[in-house]
Amino acid sequence: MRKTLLITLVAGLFVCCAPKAAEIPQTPGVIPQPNGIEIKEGSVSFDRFGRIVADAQLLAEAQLLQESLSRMGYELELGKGRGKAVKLVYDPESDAESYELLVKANSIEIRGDAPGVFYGCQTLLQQVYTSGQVRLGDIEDGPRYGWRGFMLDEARHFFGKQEVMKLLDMMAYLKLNKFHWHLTDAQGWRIEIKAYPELALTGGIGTHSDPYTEAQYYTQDEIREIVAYAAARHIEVIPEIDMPGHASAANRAYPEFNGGGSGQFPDFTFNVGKEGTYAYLTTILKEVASLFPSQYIHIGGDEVFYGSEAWKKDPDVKALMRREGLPDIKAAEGYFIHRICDTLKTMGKQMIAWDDVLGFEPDRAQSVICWWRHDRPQTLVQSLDKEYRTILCPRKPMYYDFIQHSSHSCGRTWDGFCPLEDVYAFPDAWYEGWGLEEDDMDTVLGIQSNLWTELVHNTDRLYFMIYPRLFALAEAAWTEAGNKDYGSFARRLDPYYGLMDKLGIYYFDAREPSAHSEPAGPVIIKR
Ligand code: TNX
Repeated sequence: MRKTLLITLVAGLFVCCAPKAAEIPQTPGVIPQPNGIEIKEGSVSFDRFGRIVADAQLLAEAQLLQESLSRMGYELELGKGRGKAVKLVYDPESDAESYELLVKANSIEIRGDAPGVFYGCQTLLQQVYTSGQVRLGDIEDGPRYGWRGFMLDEARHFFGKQEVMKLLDMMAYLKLNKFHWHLTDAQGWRIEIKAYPELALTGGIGTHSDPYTEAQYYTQDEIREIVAYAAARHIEVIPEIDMPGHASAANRAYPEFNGGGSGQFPDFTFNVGKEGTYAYLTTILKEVASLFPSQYIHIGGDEVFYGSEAWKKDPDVKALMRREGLPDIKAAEGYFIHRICDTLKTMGKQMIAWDDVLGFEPDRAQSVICWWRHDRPQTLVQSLDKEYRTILCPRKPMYYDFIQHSSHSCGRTWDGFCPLEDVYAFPDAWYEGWGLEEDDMDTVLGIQSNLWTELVHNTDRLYFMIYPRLFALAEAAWTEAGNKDYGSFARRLDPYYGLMDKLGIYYFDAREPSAHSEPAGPVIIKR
């Protein structure tokens, strides 16, 4: 285990050597832009530093820093001794996820709680990467939002452990801290469940482009490994097990819990009328709960109407509706959501769901809402009025399955698309259109971008849709509105195109859109 982890780390970020440019950028080459900088004239060359000295609570952070620096060609020793040191100082009193990076000619000190110190290390690494130097002065920095999320859909296409870890590396480097993992959908079930092995073995067969691809899924050991890898980088992993819709893959494996669907979406729902369905889903959620230490499980809850018409004719759903006095199938859906929310509570977990569940008024203390329907700002207003903790991830501009440039054609559009500038300007540029002000946002946990992968079938397309928008997301999520400046961001982004080149990441080049052409989308196989 230890060995695999090390190999992965070595293969991770910074397989490259740092450019030793003599010139220091005007602002340190840091993304996201820190929220408090007191820069002094001058800088210190990093190759003079020989060791890392860390408080006992920060040994893991120290080790990751050492490994990242080593990949850039700087070998520092861990522990006390002679020579200039980078000091990591544990300060539990410091604001959550915040840090101070104090750079003097003879010393570098990073102080904060454990996530804060980790982020201070990223700020240091980025300066070393972009210039080989560290600016003298004092950075006091902390995040605008506690939720800085990215969602990856591995149900439509599966990318596997190495790609997820590479993504986690980049998220950590950019101070993103929530990885929402969409693991189940109509096209595939991607997580091993011991009590119901066919979910992965049968439900894992197929992708959006080829329904016959052999089963692809994560074993529970792999899940644990990825969750630990993320946790070491201060990233929380939130699994999504989509229900009661988007369930066709599960229904292929265990048809006895199938609630039916409609023409275009066959077998789309779980059967919300059968008692057995609740026992089945409880067992599944229990296993999921034991794998992910997060206090949250995302249960989807979206777009159930694609399949729930079938419930009108289902004897079990009809019996449920009679028994519980539910007037229509929408009420049956609400019954299901409440029951699953209660089930999660017994496991000590809270529910996250897409904004489709809002009308059912789930328990506010137990629920978090992901607002995604950008064309329905009234849903956001409702979520905030009712004081739900809310994550902002509206399709526009936060969906990365939408194209990012007018010359692109493979991806969604909707009266426009999701360019880098719009991701960057989020959410501030949108308040007015929503009829809200920043003050109305008290229960907003933060922001998130989502990559749905119907049209993302290989790593070139994966990277192309994510990068460089992930950099803009990071700054939008971390940097206070008053400290954001797109021109400065674009300049600071420049050296990171080179980093992505070295990491083998096929990004969209926002500087020169024709430089990297858009990779073709999948050919849909029908056999
Ligand atoms: C809607 S966003 C979905 C996904 C699709 C996506 C494509 C949401 C909660 N559901 O199932 O992949 O649109 O943009």
